[in-house]
Amino acid sequence: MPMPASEIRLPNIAGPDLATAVEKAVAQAPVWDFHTHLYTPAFGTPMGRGVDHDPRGLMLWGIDELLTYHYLIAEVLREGAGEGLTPQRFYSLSKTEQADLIWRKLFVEATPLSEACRGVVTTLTRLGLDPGETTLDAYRKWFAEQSPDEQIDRVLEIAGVEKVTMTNDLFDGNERERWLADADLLRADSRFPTVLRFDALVTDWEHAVPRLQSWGYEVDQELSPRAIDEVRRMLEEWIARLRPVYCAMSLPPTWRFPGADEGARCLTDAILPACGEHGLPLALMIGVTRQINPEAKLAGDTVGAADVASVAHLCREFPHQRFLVTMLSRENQHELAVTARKFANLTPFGCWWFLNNPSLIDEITRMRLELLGPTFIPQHSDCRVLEQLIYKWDHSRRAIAAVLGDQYAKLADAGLPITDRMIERDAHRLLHGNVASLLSR
Ligand code: FIX
Ligand code: ZN
Repeated sequence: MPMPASEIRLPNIAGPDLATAVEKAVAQAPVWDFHTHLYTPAFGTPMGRGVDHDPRGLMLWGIDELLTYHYLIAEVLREGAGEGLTPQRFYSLSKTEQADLIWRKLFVEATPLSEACRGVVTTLTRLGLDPGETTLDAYRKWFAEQSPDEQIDRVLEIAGVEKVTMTNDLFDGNERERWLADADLLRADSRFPTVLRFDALVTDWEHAVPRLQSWGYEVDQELSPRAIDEVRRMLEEWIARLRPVYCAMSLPPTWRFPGADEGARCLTDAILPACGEHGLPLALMIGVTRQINPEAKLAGDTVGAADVASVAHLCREFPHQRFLVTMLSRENQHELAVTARKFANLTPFGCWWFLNNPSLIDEITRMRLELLGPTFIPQHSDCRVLEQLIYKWDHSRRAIAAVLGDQYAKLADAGLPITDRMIERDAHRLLHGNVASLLSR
């Protein structure tokens, strides 16, 4: 009786058969992208034509948005500094002029060697375009022939992404207006789950107060018991409006828990009770120092080593709360993984932002796999422009497959036969299953 194909045991060696099987399984596993800044056309798009053109639209796609990604703005400011390019001068240009300048400086006059530059090359190639054009004319023509809905279908298909988790920021006035106008429309595409984001409640209570007051919530700088109730009321209203799969906030390297300030009390007395009542996980993205260079705008944020002991304290004090944590500093990664061994309600996720480079994805994923087995979320894309899904997942899949393949090879060397079924199960779990199970408990 021949063995079923799924049980065919691969040779118990770390040979090319094993690596090939892992690359194939990881390349084909569907992705649930845990954290992005992507939106559906319902949120409006500046690339729309005629009545669909919304200059304040939130859905970013196309070549001009790809090239004016803040990662590339940071890089062109370096490349152009010798010719007197300043942030002020760059931002005085139109979006089209900015994209033309970035293309010329980073892709034509220089070799696109950085990860963010290589990503654009990967994306153009996977879309069937020639990445070697000297101007953007041909790309602009092609993108102008696409519709946003068709482009979403095409990009999700190419990238192998099934779910694109959004970031829906309570304090973003543009987005807030759109939710108040038609929440049903904004929730309509099930491929784009919602996330309730509210950094300012914890990181900037002083400036959150007047905003909340203007929205009709009776809060105060002292965060009185009445104010706590009002924050709870607001969270209830927005959880009902968004129906989020989790709540989220980013935190600076200086964040500490426990703390005595209003932000710490807002977390313990309003946010965590609301998450608990609705069974919502809380995602913490820790270690970003905003606007170290304000002139650079969105490209002006940086990284700082944060306090992992604060994460441990939070997990210990709220043992029934699921915490999903990513930290921006390379220096925090080992301690975060060890802390996750101590608290089953803590799940590390992603190689965030300045860590989203193959060399660091390799290092961090290898360490997490050795310390945690398959009980973590190896990557999220953090995409801001639709087509970035193509390169961020292409590059990450390759890095993750290499790490996973090495681990299987070591297992095989240790005497365990490796099967296709094991590989497919683990690839699916790491790229989709862990997210799905953490968000559905
Ligand atoms: O706080 C965040 O969600 C960060 O990911 C963003 O602020 C950041 O600009 C980004 O997109 C990094 O990839
Ligand atoms: Zn983000």
